[in-house]
Amino acid sequence: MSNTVWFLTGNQGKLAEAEHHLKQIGYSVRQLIVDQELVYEPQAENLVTVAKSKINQALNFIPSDFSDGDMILVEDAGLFVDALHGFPGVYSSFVHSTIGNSGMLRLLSHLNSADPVSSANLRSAHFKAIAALWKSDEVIIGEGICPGHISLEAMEGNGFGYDPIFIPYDLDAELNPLSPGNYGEFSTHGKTFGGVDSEIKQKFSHRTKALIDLFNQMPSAS
Ligand code: ITT
Repeated sequence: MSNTVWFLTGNQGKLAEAEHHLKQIGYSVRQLIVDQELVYEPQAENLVTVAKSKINQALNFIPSDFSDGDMILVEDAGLFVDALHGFPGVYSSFVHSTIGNSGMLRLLSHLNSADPVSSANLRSAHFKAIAALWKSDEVIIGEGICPGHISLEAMEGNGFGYDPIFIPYDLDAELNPLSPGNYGEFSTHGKTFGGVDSEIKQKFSHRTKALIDLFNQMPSAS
């Protein structure tokens, strides 16, 4: 049985995180490299529609060294800010490449309190990832959510995209998120994903959760 997963993505951060997780469960990941100009991201109202469209497009770019039984992975993620009614959501890519993290911080600058718990509640947000895996004409979908809040300022260093402005909620020992003000077994200690190393982000990550959900549905995993 093949254990090769071809990941259609132009985002090296997403590729590295998927590789990290899938290697641990016995899959090898190869990037399905396609000229990004040729990959169309539909402006759909939900991430599942976007992910399914990317799978259909990927099938037009099967590489010559693709073997029988190989799989194709796509994944679509977004940042959803409660005070902005879920914005940027499905517009996350566009918003990040236009106003960027500093623009997002400006949009939320009026939501601030001297009490850190109130601030976290006012600035609550979550990342959501939808991963879709194609295997022998079947498509399996996995979903992962990471709740937290938008920081008051950017903390650069590691990660990519919105990582410098996103602080995840602490997790209990079973990896369930806790509400603000509760200290859990796993914590970034108030740091954003940009301020912690990637091993720590993986514990909280929407991407890891979506991949776990997806690979749990694989027949061989049951
Ligand atoms: P693809 O080529 O795989 O489509 P993309 O960069 O367009 O890569 P998405 O549409 O999935 O990725 O992501 C939308 C935006 O959200 C984009 O700006 C990403 O950088 C950002 N993003 C996605 N996952 C993230 C994460 O784990 N941490 C921070 N930002 C993230």
